[in-house]
Amino acid sequence: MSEHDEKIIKAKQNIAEKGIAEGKGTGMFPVAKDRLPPGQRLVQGQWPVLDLGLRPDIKPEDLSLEVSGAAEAKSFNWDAFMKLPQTKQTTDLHCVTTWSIYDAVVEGVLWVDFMRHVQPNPGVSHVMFHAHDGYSTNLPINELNMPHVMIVHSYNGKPLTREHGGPVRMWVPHLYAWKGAKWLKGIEFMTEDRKGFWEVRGYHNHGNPWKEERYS
Ligand SMILES: Nc1nc2c(c(=O)[nH]1)N[C@H]1C(S)=C(S)[C@@H](COP(=O)(O)O)O[C@H]1N2
Ligand SMILES: [Mo]
Repeated sequence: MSEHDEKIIKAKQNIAEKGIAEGKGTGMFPVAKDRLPPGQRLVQGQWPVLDLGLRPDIKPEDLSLEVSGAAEAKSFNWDAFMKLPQTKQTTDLHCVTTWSIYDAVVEGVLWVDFMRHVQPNPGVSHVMFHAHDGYSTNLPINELNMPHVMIVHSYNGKPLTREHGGPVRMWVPHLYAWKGAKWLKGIEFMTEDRKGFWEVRGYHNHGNPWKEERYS
């Protein structure tokens, strides 16, 4: 048996025992039994584009990331955002329309690092992410406090393109891709849940791809 096989076996045992494994892919997600969630197909060599078709043209120098709602109001311009601790990670991404990509290398600020620089009020339970095209999506705080949730500005070593939501977008790879707002404009802390753009239109409120939480 090769060293590689042993690694895979160890990772799988880890998943079986603890529900968590080391390394990238499957291992990152506590809920993952298989790397490709049910009903998904892997696309290789490309990253499909999906949005409302508006694709706002935001220059980094125009970035003004607003923290609002049940938190101390705050704004991050490009320089302030880039001064936050930067992390590069490799994750997969799964879209509810059934495409998945593997090994996306994204770089930006971990949610947990970002949270060291904002002050939410007591009782905050959810966050609404607002985008420059009018899009929004809601997430519970506990789904954000995970090590692979990030505000990203680069993909595969290059600045995030306009079509993929540059200069900065949310990256929530353990949930369906609609939970990651492109052209991120605002982060609104909330003390109760409220539905975002697709969630009010029948998409599942939670969106776990391994449970196929596609539509509600
Ligand atoms: N601002 C904004 N963010 C968005 C969307 C959108 O329409 N506007 N679409 C979502 C959906 S449904 C998906 S599948 C992913 C697609 O991201 P991609 O185009 O970079 O693949 O972006 C999500 N984030
Ligand atoms: Mo989507």
